[in-house]
Amino acid sequence: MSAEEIKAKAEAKAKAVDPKEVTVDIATVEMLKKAAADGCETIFDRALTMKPCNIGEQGTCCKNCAQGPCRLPLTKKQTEGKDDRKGLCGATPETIAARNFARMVAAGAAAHSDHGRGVAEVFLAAARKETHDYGIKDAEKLLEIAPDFGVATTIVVDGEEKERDIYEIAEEVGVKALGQWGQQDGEIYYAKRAPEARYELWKKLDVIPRGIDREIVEIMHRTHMGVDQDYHNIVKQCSRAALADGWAGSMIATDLQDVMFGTPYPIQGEINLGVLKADHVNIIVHGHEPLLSEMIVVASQDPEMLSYAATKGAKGIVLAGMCCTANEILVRHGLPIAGNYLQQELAIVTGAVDAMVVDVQCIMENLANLAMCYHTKVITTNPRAMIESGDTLHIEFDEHNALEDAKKIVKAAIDNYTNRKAMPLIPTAKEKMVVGFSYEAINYHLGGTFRGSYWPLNDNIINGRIRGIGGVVGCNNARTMHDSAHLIVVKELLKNDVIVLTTGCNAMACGKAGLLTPEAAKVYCGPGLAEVCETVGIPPVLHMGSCVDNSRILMAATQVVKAGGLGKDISDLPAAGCAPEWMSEKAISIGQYFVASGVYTLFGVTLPVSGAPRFQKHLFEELEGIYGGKWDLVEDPYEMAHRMIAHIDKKRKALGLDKAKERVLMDMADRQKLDAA
Ligand code: MSK
Repeated sequence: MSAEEIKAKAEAKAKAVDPKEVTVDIATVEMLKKAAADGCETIFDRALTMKPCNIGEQGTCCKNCAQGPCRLPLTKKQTEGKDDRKGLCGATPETIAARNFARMVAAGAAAHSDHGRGVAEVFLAAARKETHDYGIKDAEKLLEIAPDFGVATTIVVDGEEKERDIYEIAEEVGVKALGQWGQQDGEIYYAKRAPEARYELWKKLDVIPRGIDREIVEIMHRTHMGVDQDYHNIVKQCSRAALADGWAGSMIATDLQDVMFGTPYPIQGEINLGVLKADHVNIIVHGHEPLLSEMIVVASQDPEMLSYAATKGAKGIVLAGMCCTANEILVRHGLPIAGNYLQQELAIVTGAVDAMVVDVQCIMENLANLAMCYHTKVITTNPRAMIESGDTLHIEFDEHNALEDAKKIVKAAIDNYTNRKAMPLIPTAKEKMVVGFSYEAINYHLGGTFRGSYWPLNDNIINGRIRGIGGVVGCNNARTMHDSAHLIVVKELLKNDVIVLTTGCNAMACGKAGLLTPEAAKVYCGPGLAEVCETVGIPPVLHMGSCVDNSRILMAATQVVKAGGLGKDISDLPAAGCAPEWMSEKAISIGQYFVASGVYTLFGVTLPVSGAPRFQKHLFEELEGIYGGKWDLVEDPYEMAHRMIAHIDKKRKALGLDKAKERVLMDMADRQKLDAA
């Protein structure tokens, strides 16, 4: 071997991924070893060789006009002396970082809300019976949400009050819901769902969204060269657009999906790559929109499709989910999850996936290249999301012909079963879990059918058995160890009697680690929380769905406020939220709507604000004085959990709950007394 070859080999080895250093998940370790043995590259390899840009990471690179990019890194010179950094137009680091941050909010809010718009369009088509494949599954939820849109559920005929036809109500709700995107003035309907004190604060601050699209477009205008040059004012518009996401685009998506496909209630499921089966056709649905996955569920269980699979020698069809689509089909059908964001390539590496069916968001372009190393067909389905790389198949999914299109997709997967190149290698790792805790399900579980209420939760927070509530959500990020920070934060919270609400890839990390079972309470929780979970029979980590379903967390927080005894606003609650491994722009929009809703919100890994100290101070400190919620960045997950706990304790103290109290039976008058305190 020549000296150059030895050097090249040493360099390659030095850059090779050590699976145990990049993930805590054993199935991922196994598949990373297989990928290396197969000579296939994954995101874990690319993260080793490509490092983030130092200036972009600080948020201070401006490329909003052709005189730049203007790069304004914060160096020792500015921190120790005068900070006179300016772009060509004079833009300060604060203006630049705030504009970049705002554009992330806009992109994130647009992604969630465009998903919501698609749902509203199909909902309206279903209400008008223009499509036969979708209908109304949860009429009760429709009747609950209709008044929020000002839609009457009854009608007076000949002096007698009668129930209106459910499809007539649905049509009116659909028209009004869809109108929220193009609305120019006034307020989004759901702003009034927030606790009264929060609604009044938003009104005073003039941040109630007028319409969804309008607020997103306005961010793009304000961040154009030479428009809004005051970071305070830019952040104010971030709040409007983010609230339009959380309390409109995402919340409408969640609600209408529930009406069409069913509101989630606790159900068992399984998770990790071990859910795939070597002798079955394996189809993975990956992305976000249940409009597609719900129909693939139906098609994959169709007797005609199962017989067709048998003709190819397969024993059946496994339909598993990936990323947030996985959460959608899991919480409604108990269908298995193959993995979270950083496992998407590794599912293909098993050699067992006959089709990876994708729609929108969180889909890595490299899936298409990787699929060429194996036999997997990557099937794109959405006209908004095509892949140029590799050899993908596009089968457009038309909601008016949904089931037929879904069958075409399933058939393409079955046809590919016989093209497998080698014996698949499927990890054995998989875990059982109990999921599907919509805020309605939590209500039912705590209070029962006849007395559904959040009061038992409040009662246990007041008596100190439960210290507080932690929302732990968000993605995986290849810049940090896969699932590690998620699990450290959650376990630390549980140990300290903090009940956890989860969505997205965090929910999946928790599932893989066995935290989504009622039995986990005894193993991981402090004595108070363990006692409550064991008595009620719930897991200590409540899986609430996908990332649009963070709106369910907003509603759960609102229900807690309304149940009484814990203050008048979300910002009074002993609660905090975090995204320990975030990566997508949607996370920034989610973070901003939680902050503007009054929640202390911590992000891990990085935040592109460090190059603009005054802007960072505004997000990390000053916003608390305005909204009662603020941003924070903490890389160490133990520290993150303990800052959340310290905040929870601060709120307990403000409510006079800093000492554990004996359980007392309270009536409404007692609760009102607490609220007035
Ligand atoms: S966003 S939570 S990477 S799926 Fe739903 Fe994507 Fe996971 Fe973030």
